Amino acid sequence: MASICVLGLGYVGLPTAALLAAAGHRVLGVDTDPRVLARLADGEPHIDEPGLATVVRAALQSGHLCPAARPEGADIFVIAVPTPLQRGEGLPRADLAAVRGAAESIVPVLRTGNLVLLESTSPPGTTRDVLVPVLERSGLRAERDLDVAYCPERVIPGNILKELLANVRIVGGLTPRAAERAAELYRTFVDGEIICTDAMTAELVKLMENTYRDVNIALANQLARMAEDLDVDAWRVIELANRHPRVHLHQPGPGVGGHCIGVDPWFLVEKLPEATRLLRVARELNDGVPQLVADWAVDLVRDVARPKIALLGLAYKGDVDDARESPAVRVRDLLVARVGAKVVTHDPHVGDHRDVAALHRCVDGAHLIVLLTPHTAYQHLDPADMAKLMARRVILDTRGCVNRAAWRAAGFRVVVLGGSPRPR
Ligand code: SAJ
Repeated sequence: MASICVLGLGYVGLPTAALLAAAGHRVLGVDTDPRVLARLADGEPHIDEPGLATVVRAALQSGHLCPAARPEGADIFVIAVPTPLQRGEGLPRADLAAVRGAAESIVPVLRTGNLVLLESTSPPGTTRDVLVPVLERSGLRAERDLDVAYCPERVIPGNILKELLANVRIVGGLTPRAAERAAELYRTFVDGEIICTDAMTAELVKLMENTYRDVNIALANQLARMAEDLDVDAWRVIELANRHPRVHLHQPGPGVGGHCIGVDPWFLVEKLPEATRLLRVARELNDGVPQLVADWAVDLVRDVARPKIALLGLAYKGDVDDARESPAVRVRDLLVARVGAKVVTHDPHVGDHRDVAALHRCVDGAHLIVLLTPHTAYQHLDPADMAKLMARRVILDTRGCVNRAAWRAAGFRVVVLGGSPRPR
């Protein structure tokens, strides 16, 4: 069993640290945010993720996981810090400050024979051109004295623990030896297959997975626009087309949220501006949907003097508590910016007003519901209950997830993104 220092205790680093500890390693979990450390000192994770609290509590109680503000010497270092998008003038770029910071923080404690793994999503070449030069400030040489590898996380929020154990893991070594050592470590807690490759290939694999999804979601959103113009139901088209053995159309929606799918394609555009035209078009298409939803909502209350619009859902996707980079938040902000409408939000997973009373307050007296996040709780809403509260019975379903017949039976006009003619 190894001594391991995990840098960054976020959505990926914390579950990874806890699972490494459960596998018997001695893990120092380092985070620069005192709030994260304070929660862990109380024995609790700061993240709401199924099953996480149990493994984190066990890891802390066993003494195998120790939270710390600073790294110490170890056999292995795992860097799992955020790589957000830097938006400014020109095209968005990866902000690698946290990767550099984490690497700098281990320079003083690096020793010959250490294995350093980068898990953060990064532009191609980051391991070799950004991480290694910082590590070499220790006086050690990457290929001779250290083993360095890029091992992307590939887990989906909402199912992180299961996917950390079960997913196929790609490990990209700067050298074959580094890849083999990384594989050896992941084998101690991953059940899925572990495949060795080089670092640049692993970086590109990670980015292409999310780009594949972004481009496919753009295609689904484009289909939704076509269907609205043709007065055809895109959701039915998808269902039927997906009966073809080689077709897997994605789902339209109010846009793409989260920290990965709307972000990662830019890491490729940044490096390869000429060879990424399709990626840019897909990004623009997906980024344009919140405006379309906001315009549609405004159109549906056009004839009301002081309309109230109830937005259901703030999280970026169903059954998660994460509202950062959420298209629902963008729709809210766009609607709030319009004068004259009262915009009220509810989310059973986000914020302080999660209960049924809050939902009722949100919908009470509303002229329109806009369903933005397909939380399970919303799929079980009783339309008859909602009908009693509302000033006018209209719902705009941007996720194609409500039972249209049931809502119609309760007296609602049901408008579905991709399934109803779009106003012009
Ligand atoms: N969405 C659609 N239509 C779809 C699928 C998703 O509009 O058909 C929207 C969602 O509502 C959400 C956004 O896209 O707003 C992204 O959600 P997601 O569930 O597709 O992905 P993330 O961001 O939660 O997690 C992704 C995953 N990548 C892939 O599935 C290829 C995950 O495995 C990665 O680990 C994660 O990004 C990451 O960290 O990179």
